[in-house]
Amino acid sequence: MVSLSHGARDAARAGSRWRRAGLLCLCWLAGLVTGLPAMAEDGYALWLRYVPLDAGRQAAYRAHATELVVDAGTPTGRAIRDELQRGLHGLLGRAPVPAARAGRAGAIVVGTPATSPQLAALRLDLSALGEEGYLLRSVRIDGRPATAVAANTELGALYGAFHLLRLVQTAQPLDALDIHQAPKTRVRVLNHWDNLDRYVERGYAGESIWDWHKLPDWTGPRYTDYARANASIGINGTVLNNVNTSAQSLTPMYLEKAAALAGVFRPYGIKVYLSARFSAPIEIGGLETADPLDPAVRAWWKAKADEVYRIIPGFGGFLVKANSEGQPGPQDYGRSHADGANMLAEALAPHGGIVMWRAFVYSHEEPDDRAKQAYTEFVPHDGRFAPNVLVQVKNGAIDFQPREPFHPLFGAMPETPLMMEFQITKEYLGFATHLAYLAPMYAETLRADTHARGPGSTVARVVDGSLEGHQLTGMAGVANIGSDRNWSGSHFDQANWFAFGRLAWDPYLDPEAIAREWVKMTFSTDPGFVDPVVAMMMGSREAVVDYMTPLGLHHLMGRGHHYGPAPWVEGGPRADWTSVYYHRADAKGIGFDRSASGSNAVAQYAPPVAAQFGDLATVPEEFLLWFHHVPWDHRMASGNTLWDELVLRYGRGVDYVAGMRRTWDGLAGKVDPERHAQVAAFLAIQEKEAQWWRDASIAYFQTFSKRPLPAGEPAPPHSLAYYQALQFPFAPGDGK
Ligand code: GCW
Repeated sequence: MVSLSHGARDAARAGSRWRRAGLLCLCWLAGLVTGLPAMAEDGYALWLRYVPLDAGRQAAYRAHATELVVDAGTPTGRAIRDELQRGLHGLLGRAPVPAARAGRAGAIVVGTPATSPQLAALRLDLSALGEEGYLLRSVRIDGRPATAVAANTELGALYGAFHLLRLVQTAQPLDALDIHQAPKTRVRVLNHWDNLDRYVERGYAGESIWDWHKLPDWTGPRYTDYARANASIGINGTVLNNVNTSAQSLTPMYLEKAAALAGVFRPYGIKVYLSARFSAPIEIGGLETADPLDPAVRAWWKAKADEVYRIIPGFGGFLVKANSEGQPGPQDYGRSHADGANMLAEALAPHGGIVMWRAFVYSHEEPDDRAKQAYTEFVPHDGRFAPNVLVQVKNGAIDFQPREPFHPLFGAMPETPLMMEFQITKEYLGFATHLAYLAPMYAETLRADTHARGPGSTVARVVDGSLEGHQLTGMAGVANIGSDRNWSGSHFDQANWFAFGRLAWDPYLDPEAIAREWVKMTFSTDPGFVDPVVAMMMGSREAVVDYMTPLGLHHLMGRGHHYGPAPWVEGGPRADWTSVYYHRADAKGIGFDRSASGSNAVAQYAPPVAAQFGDLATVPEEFLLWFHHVPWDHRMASGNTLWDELVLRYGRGVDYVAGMRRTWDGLAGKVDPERHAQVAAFLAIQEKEAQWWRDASIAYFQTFSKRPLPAGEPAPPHSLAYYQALQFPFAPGDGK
């Protein structure tokens, strides 16, 4: 190591200070010349960058943003005013003039008929907008053109204001607006798997943004920015703490801290929820049992709910992981999930709160296929849950794999509102360094047809309540947010947060359109940038499927931390935490037989779906090895044998990543150097790791197939033993 004397080190530091100062000056000058922001692009601003448009566009939009009329007498009204001022000032170089009434052509009038006499006079039909919807309309006020952003509530108006900004950010015309929007689900929440010591389970973006130690006294600006970002995409709730939770979160000290956050979020329409530990009555209540049918336990929860609402007005409710992966629950007392959920529901009901009861349950004492267990446990209780309970179901029956068929619970519990749980953090899709745009994965599940009530009974229709006429509906996303400057651990992971919010608002949106919006808002509206980047994003999740778990393989990652390939994992505390349990490779073939000849998990789907998945001749190839144990020489649609196809798919995934690198390298001049450099570096990591997944997986599976690689496919550069020996004791995000 080179050692510097103190004097030399100081001189070096001073030198680098000057260099830095020079660089800053240069950036500032460059900013003046190019109109680009002089600030370093570190990703903090997310999709709310509000950087100046080109002069031509600015002039056109300014004509629609001369005055801003909004009643800023309430916190939400102030949020609307501040966001529009800030956004339009940034984008157009000039903020609209605040006015009490629209008096000039080009005014923007925002509010409700109750807050704005001018909006009331327009007699707009707001009847279909509900409490959160809005209308954006080009109108005339006193004969002058204006833009109305009207809603039944201030929150609706706030959402409308963000929509208006989005139109400007994505270069849409404002001349003839007539946009009606209302969310299709009611509860649109992030689930933070954040512990009280700021460790984030499956978090790859640094420590938790909740600085519990400094709360409630210090609520830094980041919390407001969090609320702005979420409100801008329609998210209206946040569960602050991990589902693997400590009962401490429900003590008065921590409730006060949560209340401080709730106070920051309230103007933005974001309710605070907490994960509740089922055994809290024992741990912090001093009771001897947490039996949901015990009167003392019920009384304890009632009193706790009263206390929570006293401390956190407008609290949303509880999220519960019970009798799953070692968490306590009603089954510890011989009671059912419905008994447990209903006890909490009863305590929350007088306050208008809800329970989100997770269906992610499986038990190692149960020898049945893990994919079947949630259905087996929950379906018998359909119709037994209290009206303020949502059962929260992961998109697939195993666990957030790169690809899973839709969860068989969707469509199978008509009497119970089921909410969707997607994972935004990429526990199984390469952590923060792999570029994988997840909206196509979310949409694939939402568009899947359960056939519960005949063709067209899509998962989206289960989730939005339209299939069975449920009013209480929702979608949860396991957050990918941490204290990293760019929030999500990588620039492109911001897109997954954005897309989740947009799809929770409207599960029918097109993933490509969402990507297009996000790219324009986050990077640039230059079509020479937008088109290739959107194209690259759209195929990125399929590439992960290819290089990690093609053709329906699943759960083959490193034990515990879930980093990297480890299809050889076997033994240990439970079979369903091993890889061999899932791939079942042997001399004959590979895959989990879930057809009638195997675990018969297919029978949990409606008959047409069961028939399709259960038959080797009709199962979609992407689910082939999910549902069938297939001979190595099975003929695939391509004409290849299964073994050859498997190897080629791995390679296809690696090639896609190489292609993304080339695309991105070619865009260097079209994006700021800071973000370009980080994305480029991460793509290089992704390519290296994709190659590793391919090589390790092929080396391992070839010991079963005993077949040569297809012509031209390179042999893995290392022995299987080499890959098996790799250890990652400090990989981030592991469960604790
Ligand atoms: O995906 C798995 C994770 C666990 C997680 C669990 C769950 C919070 O590996 O870390 O625990 O699912 O969803 O409860």
